[in-house]
Amino acid sequence: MAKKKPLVIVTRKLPDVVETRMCELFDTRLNETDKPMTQSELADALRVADVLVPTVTDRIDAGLIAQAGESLRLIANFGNGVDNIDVTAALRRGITVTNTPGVLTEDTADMTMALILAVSRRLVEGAAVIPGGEWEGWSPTWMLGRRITGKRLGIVGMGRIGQALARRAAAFGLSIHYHNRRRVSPAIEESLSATYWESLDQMLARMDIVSVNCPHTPATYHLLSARRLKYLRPTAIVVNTARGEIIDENALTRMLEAGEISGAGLDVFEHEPAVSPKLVKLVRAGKVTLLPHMGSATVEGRIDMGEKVIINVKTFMDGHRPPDRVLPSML
Ligand code: 8YV
Repeated sequence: MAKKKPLVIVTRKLPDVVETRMCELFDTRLNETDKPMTQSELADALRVADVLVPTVTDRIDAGLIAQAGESLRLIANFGNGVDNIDVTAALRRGITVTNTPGVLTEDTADMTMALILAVSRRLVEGAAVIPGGEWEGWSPTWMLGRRITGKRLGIVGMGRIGQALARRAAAFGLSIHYHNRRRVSPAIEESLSATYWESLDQMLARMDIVSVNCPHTPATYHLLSARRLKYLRPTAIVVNTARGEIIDENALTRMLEAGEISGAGLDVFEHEPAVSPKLVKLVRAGKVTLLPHMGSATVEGRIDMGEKVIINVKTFMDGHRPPDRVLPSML
């Protein structure tokens, strides 16, 4: 008799090819509407599923995990960051957690570079001029941005995405500086011509551009706190494609309003999808560029993420250790 296929519940709409393959391999329950599930719908799913495939928009906290049924053995996150899941609570209940690292590195680094350019060279403001019918012709002193070549970029978090950003930024003539929990190997430092700063405070005080590229964990919550943001120079810009919670968003907003820093490019927010009206107002003032969490949003990236999820589920269900298992020690 054929082995019973595991019940895999997917919380959001995934690319068609991914869903088709999942349906071939598993007893898969899809979310055709793509409407995010409520906490009570998630609890119902956890009660019956063998595997849950959530995304960043699902909060799988300890309370929810406590309601999981006996059959739930794997939470295979469709995403790299696992700050939406209480990994420790899951492991305590014998539930394995996996993620999708590596496949969104280049796309996220591209978007970070795009934000650095957008804020420095006023791309969003400029692109609105012609459709707005406001262009009266070239002027030597109009729409001036800031040159990025020769400036200093401080990368907070020199993991895969930080390093991919460093490679791009070096090609644009930026000098590379970084702060990381652990200093990277001399070989990596050398290949990126990157300068390590043990003190984040000291690095912030000397950078022209600061990019946040670390994961959101209890240790990085408000890493760029009100106190730390004060170290930034008035000409500095801040870019965040990691997680909103890493920056004290209210403090950042206040400093932008007061002209204590020059600009910001944000793809992520502290209370997504809510964005503070004060930040939105700063878009109109030409000080910030805001994107709706698009860092990894490419067709290729989403398919690759789906493939990673499938490999993790399949490997686990075949009785092996899934390649992208997440352990609390990694957080
Ligand atoms: C994903 C992300 O789109 O993978 C991550 O950590 O932040 C995003 O780029 C999202 O998490 C999908 O769940």
